Amino acid sequence: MRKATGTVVLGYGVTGKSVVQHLRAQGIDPQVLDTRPRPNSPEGLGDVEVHWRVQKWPTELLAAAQQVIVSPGLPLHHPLVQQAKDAHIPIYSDIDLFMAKVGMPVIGVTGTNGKSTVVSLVGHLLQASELECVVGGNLGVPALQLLDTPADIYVLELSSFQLAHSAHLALASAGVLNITDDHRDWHGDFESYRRAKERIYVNADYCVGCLSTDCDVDVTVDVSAPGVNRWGVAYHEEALWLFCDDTPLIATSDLPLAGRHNVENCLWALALVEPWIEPRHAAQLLVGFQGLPHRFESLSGPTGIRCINDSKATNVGATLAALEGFARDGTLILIAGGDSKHADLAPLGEVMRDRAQLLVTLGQDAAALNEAASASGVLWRQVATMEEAVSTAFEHAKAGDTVLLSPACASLDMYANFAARGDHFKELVSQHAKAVHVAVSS
Ligand code: UMA
Ligand code: ADP
Repeated sequence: MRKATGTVVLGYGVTGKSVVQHLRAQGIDPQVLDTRPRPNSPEGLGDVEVHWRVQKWPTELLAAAQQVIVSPGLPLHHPLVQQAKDAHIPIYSDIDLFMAKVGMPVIGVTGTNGKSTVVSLVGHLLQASELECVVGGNLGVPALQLLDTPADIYVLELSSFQLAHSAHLALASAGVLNITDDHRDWHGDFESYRRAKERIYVNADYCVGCLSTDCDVDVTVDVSAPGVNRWGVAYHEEALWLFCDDTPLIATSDLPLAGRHNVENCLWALALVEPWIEPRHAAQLLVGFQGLPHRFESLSGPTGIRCINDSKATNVGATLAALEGFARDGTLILIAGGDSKHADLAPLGEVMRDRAQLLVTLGQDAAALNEAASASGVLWRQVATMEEAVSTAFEHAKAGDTVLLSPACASLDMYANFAARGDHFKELVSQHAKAVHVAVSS
């Protein structure tokens, strides 16, 4: 295949690889630039020649380039992206290529928190109603790879990075679940982050929004009584139920996931699939959903102590949601810390004061968490490792208490990713549970 210098792919990670494969299938062999050093293991590189460690466009490539497909990890302000912009070369994302090719309805979900849970719920509902559907995007399987599987509907988790780079979205159903502080390192400021997320509504057929949105949406979702919002939560037969307008759909106690934020996530999933599944029927289909690991995941801890792995809480909003689901009786020990991504951790102080009897901190930004805790009179202990964090938590916990890992920070200062952090926590909880079991039985 002849190298076509007209198309250039920036970044050769999971997305870049899927883009190259897609373009090659159409007879285009693009040039590929990546700022990172060549990986030691040649696995996955195939016969693709990548220009590694590129910090600046080679002059002849820039002169010949006609379109650039950029990976989500490279921000708009990155010199490689900026140079292409300055040279007026059209910039697209893998999502643009996907939308141009797919030819079937696509449901898109973004938001600071809850994306993976909601797209998985949406996928579950569609499959349970016997529609062929595939789910991917930021969730893990890159969008273009989903095209290998024929389906009636595609469901994409879309990050603010992907949305900021996308030019041609026309989703069949689209939602921004919530927007709270995150990814300042990529977007520069909160306003740019918010604008990127709201691009999901551009040319969408059916727009679902949160109550506080300024965007022009078709329906809104909120965990309050339906009224202004179409989808909500209200009392029915002396229990809390999900509602669509004035129709009660399902009692919150029958939902498959714990936590107040998951009540909201279930409402979102029902609202997003409404063009395809009748609400009362969809509500019944929710019941069989199995939650995702590392998102408010219940574990069996040492006798009488409830343990929750919420390692995917990589920002303040997610940890606030976890804490707000607990009663105000202070029987909670929170383990938190890691890389805060320059976020303001202070909003955690007040909620921790009401809900947590102890905060155990670790990782790069532990000191900022300690400060937030001290400012609100919350007791804290800083430790160096997850082993110490779990031991400290169990030293203080008694039967009936909860030990919650909800870090409010990214994991990358100590782990490969949030899943590795969550798995380590789970392993340590399981070791403590076994040790207690042995001590009790002997
Ligand atoms: N990078 C460089 N130089 C390059 C290209 C990338 O340094 O030339 C760095 C990026 O800054 C980033 C890392 O390499 O730190 C990966 O970037 P990438 O664009 O190559 O990412 P992919 O491997 O293609 O994975 C991306 C998403 N990652 C990011 O947006 C950072 C994955 O989401 C997603 O699953 C995958 O595409 C398939 O769609 C991960 C993620 O962390 C889970 N997403 C963020 C989040 O959820 O908060 C947005
Ligand atoms: P995302 O894909 O947006 O990161 P996940 O479903 O993986 O979302 O959840 C990430 C974190 O956010 C988890 O800690 C989870 O408990 C929390 N979370 C899930 N839904 C919500 C919500 N609606 N509001 C706030 N936090 C949430």
